[in-house]
Amino acid sequence: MLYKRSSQLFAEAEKVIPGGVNSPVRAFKAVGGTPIFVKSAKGAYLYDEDGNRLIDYINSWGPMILGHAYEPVVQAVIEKAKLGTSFGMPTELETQIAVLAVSMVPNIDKIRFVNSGTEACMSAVRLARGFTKRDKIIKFAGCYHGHSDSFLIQAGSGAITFGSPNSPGVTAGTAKDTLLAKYNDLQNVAALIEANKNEIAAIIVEPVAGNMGCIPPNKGFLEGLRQLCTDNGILLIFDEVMTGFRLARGGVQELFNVTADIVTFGKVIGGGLPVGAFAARSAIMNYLAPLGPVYQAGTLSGNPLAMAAGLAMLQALDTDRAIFKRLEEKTAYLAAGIDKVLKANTVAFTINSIGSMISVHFDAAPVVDFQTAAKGDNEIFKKFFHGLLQEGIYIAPSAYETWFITDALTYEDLDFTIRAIDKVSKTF
Ligand code: KE4
Repeated sequence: MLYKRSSQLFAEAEKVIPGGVNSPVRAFKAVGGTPIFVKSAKGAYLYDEDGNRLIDYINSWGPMILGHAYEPVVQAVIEKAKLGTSFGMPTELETQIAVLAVSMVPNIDKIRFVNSGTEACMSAVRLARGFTKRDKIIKFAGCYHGHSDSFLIQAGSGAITFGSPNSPGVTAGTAKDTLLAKYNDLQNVAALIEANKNEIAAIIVEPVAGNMGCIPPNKGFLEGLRQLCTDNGILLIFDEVMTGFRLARGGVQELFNVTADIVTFGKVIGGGLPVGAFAARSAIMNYLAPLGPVYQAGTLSGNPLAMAAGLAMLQALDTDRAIFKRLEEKTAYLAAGIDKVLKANTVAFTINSIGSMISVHFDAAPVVDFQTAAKGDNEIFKKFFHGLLQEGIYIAPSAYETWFITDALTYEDLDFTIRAIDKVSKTF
């Protein structure tokens, strides 16, 4: 596969955009080489500027659960655009998608739409601090909740990929209110709570982690967090930006039957357009301006095009109840195929997967937190990434990311991928 045109475009982009990209992970820094510039996409396939067709396992980092250019979403956006693109005034459409989202997700009465997952998580933390009148939060090493200052304290994926977990620009004043815990380690969380009695407003967690590869919660971990929060007057925030409307119709709360106090969303909820959201029971959400004292706002929040895309996406997921089972079966089939060929080629690896999220780690030990995820052999990962790229398969350009399975993938695509992994892993 040649990438001449992408290389030219990257050189031009670097002159006017820092690092040539608008989000760091796209720059291929963790795997080397120059990023692929995409011309178009349809279903399970990307078409790059050099005319290569790539099977896409990233799907814009999650949104394209039904495949690229999903017709109902495309049509909804086209029709809505003809009626105006933004008003800064309420529209019926926002109520329609809010009613549908609230009907799909357990334990929420109200939802506020914003423009990104970062904004959703940042606002959820401010709301939790306002509601509890406490300052501190607990997050988990290796989890990523966007680039708001409070989260860039040994953050996940992006920052770890750059090997600089504590980002410059985050003040000591901010950092002191963020406590770091170990994922899947309830004792560690309990000790932090004990040492900061009555000072912790919220625990924010990726209930299934996706920013250190895919790491499902150990049995009892989420239930334990729920109990610790209930016992200590702490709000439990499930960051479902990745898992919401992906792992189940009602997300991880439904999948594991654990109640969060606030849930954040992104990615799938926008159908590929810029949408984030956060939701909770009325007693908490009514603390938000203009009803309550916690301020949060946004010019393009509830934008009609984004809402039209999100509504079409959620309607598709709400009506096709077999979708999540199909995604789970395709992911399990892929995982079994990869396991078989990597074992046959005597590679040291671990595969983590749940629902339609999967990651391959090049270390034989179980990957259950950031420390064990960091043990993966990145030199092998680089060969894996570029080898697959040459075979026409696009996986995440970082070992700290999750693959996202789309319903547009056929079993022929999955078999093609498994054969390519067999071929590439013989070169390790
Ligand atoms: P955005 O601000 O990028 O929309 O969402 C931030 C966010 C919040 N919470 C979770 C669990 C997330 O995974 C994300 C963003 N995910 C990354 C992928 N690891 C987006 C890719 C990127 O940074 O370009």
